[in-house]
Amino acid sequence: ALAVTFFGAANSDVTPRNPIVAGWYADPEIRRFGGQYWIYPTTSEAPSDAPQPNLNEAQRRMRLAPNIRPAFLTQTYLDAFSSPDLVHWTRHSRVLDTKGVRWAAYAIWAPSVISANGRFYLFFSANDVHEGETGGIGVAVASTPRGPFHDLIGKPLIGSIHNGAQPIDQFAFRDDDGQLYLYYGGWGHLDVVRLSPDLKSLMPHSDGTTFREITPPGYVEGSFVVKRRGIYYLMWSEGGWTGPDYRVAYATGPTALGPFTKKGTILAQDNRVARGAGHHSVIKEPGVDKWWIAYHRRPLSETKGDHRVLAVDRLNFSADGTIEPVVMTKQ
Ligand code: FUB
Repeated sequence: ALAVTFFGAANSDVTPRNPIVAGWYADPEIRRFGGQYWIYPTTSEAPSDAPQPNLNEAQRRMRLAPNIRPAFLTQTYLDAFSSPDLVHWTRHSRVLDTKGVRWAAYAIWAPSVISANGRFYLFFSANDVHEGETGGIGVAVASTPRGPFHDLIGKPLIGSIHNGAQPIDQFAFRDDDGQLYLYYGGWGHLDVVRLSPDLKSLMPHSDGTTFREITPPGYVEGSFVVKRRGIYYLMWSEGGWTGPDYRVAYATGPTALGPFTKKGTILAQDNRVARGAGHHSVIKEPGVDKWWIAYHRRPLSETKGDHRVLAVDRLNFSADGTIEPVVMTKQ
């Protein structure tokens, strides 16, 4: 049931309707900006009746024939969604498009958005880069959370591989002292870097290193961090992203950089609801200790890897600070 929203506080008495929006989307990052919830996902597969992007540049870079069009080549833009209550969502089309990022051609993945300096910064990965190729993690900026976001520095912020971490799945986090961190990494490695105050460059950690590896056991990709009652919760995806066993695990630690101690799994497939549940994010309702998890999952009827939908469910902390397993719901 939905009741009234007032003074910018979301109503606690809501039941999200999963999937929350129509269409194939993945890797949702949930935020609150200006009294609204915002979700920034990967466009997992565009609708068949959507305007087809020009894939010439992507096919040239991937050395693919014109008739070869894997879905990741068509991931050339990002939509966003806003909601006052986690139930009713408004689509904002193409908040970022490769047309506005000279070096990016395909595989725009896993946006992470943070407000700073009176503006909104969207971190994204592009081109599914391997060593020696152009691509990696970029940053774009806009004056509103609905964009349009424009490339900030004209090149990737992280354009090569450090500590074995694939430069994807970035997450921007502001610590209590104001320091901004970017967690990122696929291929089973998690790095964390410090961002400069203008978000245009990286700054060394106190030990002089720039790329610090903090990979927890079982880590695959898709990290996220929240702080609650003095404890930092590091969460991530495990398993294979196209498989049913994709899941979310977490660890806790005393600082944003750890050391982190693994605690367990909080989100996994439910054969009555969906499979492949992972790449999540977390948000707290304003004014109350009530938390929600946004994630993608594959409907039981779907086997194709990119057929992922967005869901929001409750995330509950026990009295001892551990996180209870998420109960997936559907409409
Ligand atoms: O959506 C593309 C990729 O799939 C993401 O980067 C991974 O986290 C996985 O969800």
